[in-house]
Amino acid sequence: MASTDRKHANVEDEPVFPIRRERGLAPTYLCLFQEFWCPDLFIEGVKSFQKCFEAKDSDVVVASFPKTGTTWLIALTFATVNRKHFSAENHPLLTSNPHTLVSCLESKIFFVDEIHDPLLHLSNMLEPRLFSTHTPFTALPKSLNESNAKIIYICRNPFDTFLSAWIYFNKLMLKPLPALELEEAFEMFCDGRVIFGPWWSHMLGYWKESLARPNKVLFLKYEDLKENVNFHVKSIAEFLGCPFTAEEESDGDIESIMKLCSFEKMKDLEVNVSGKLDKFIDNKLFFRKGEIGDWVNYFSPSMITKLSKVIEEKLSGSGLSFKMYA
Ligand code: PAP
Repeated sequence: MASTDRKHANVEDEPVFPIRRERGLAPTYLCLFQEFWCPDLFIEGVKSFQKCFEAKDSDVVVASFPKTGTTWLIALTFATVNRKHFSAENHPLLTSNPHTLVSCLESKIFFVDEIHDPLLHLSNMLEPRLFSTHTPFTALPKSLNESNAKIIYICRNPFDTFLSAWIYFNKLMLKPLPALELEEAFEMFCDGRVIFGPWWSHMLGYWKESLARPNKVLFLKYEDLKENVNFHVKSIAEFLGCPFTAEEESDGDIESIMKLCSFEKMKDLEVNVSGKLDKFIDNKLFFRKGEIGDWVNYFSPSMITKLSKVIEEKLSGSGLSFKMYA
């Protein structure tokens, strides 16, 4: 299984085709690639990201394990970084899904198709460039690691992460894969056989780097963000070198960003009610409940015992822990 001390990706070393292709908690087959479970659809995208991405010192990358708060963090980061450019009444987040404004490196920008040229896309972007990624820390391109680009990572308690993933991926399942039963999906999650998993390696990779290089990686948890969004929006701005001025604070600029990006606001926007991402994913699927602890409505006592054990086994001693309830 994936180790967190593997050094950064060297695409040339990889076998021509990955060794294992299996069913996991994902809407496509998963391949064990560079020690993580990569969706088969995105392997070429990950390779191309690793090989061709030239980071700029001003780049900002929002990294996450899937279903842990990516959409929310992308929105908050976009609104914070671009706060001088847009007014609250005329903001792009009112008419575009956050994933349209901040593209995913492996599944969008470097996704291998005949339609777009990733390098042209990148060269046309204004700075600071904002991206998202689900790629594990150890598989990020060297250029990202070695530049002064900043990474903001979010994760979430594994109970809610699992539940959110199970519900979401069953709605996106690509034919001919059938939907996964709760128990079957749960076993896969506990084994780490989940999209971009194992989840513990993913979280620990970024966690350790955030401890070693706090100016490089800002590590956030969904539960902490829920508890105090104001504090975290401020820390995001400070981390990115664009702290809120006293005047901005007294003008209520942080509160405006929090409101604009809140679950309640985003969920009801027309674009998120009826729009689609890349003509394929209904935007409404990114906004389900947005709560901590919904897992209690789905987990049996044996599931609670099992996942608690996995968490203890995989994370103990790391200093990483989670709040499971609101
Ligand atoms: P992704 O990996 O597909 O981008 P991601 O955004 O990381 O998904 O996670 C989706 C979860 O964040 C959903 O959780 P749930 O299934 O438990 O409800 C979604 O509801 C929640 N979410 C999306 N936007 C927000 C928001 N603005 N505030 C709080 N939670 C949010």
